[in-house]
Amino acid sequence: MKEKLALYFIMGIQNCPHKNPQEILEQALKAGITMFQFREKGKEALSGQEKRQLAERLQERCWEYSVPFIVNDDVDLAIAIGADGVHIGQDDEAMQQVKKRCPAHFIIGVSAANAAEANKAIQDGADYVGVGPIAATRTKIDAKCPIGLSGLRGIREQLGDFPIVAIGGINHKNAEAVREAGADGISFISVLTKAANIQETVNMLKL
Ligand code: 3NM
Repeated sequence: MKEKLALYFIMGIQNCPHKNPQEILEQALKAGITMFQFREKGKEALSGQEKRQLAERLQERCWEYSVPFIVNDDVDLAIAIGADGVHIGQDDEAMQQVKKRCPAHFIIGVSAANAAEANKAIQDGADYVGVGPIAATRTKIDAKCPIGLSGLRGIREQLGDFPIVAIGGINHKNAEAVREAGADGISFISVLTKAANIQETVNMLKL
């Protein structure tokens, strides 16, 4: 699990106002991302058939590169298209319900802002936790107050060896410090969707 979390790219149509999401994903895959989450959120997000069609196209691209395709929140869609897993937040469908509905091989990720939320997710059977926001972010309007590197370190101390991916405000400047503070991987949206050169940006995030 930990290797898959190393470079975890997240994107939805709302993150690509001037660019084609397929194009961005293709370049990110070529550059070496290790996991992808399809996250349609907000008023520009697609729904219904359009959402499903985009999900299927992006999933196909991921599979071409043997990169797991994870769906944010929408458990029905994830099951319908045979995705590799789902990522749910604290307010989403209760974990036990999700576990019951999803195939056994599904990767289930849960967002957590503190050690208590993370521990609950682990007890409920999560495969990894997404911890953040680490730093300020403009991408998620309702993001909580950043927990910083010290917050991440504290959560790592509480969770032992459990797989953690950090999220929120991560870029090539802080990526290394985030890993040093205990994250097995980093997840990111805007650093790639707004990048002038995706390959170079991924290379810098790898360091
Ligand atoms: N979840 P960027 S922060 C989707 O704290 C998301 O749970 C967060 O975008 C959380 O890499 C966030 O552009 C946005 O900062 C991450």
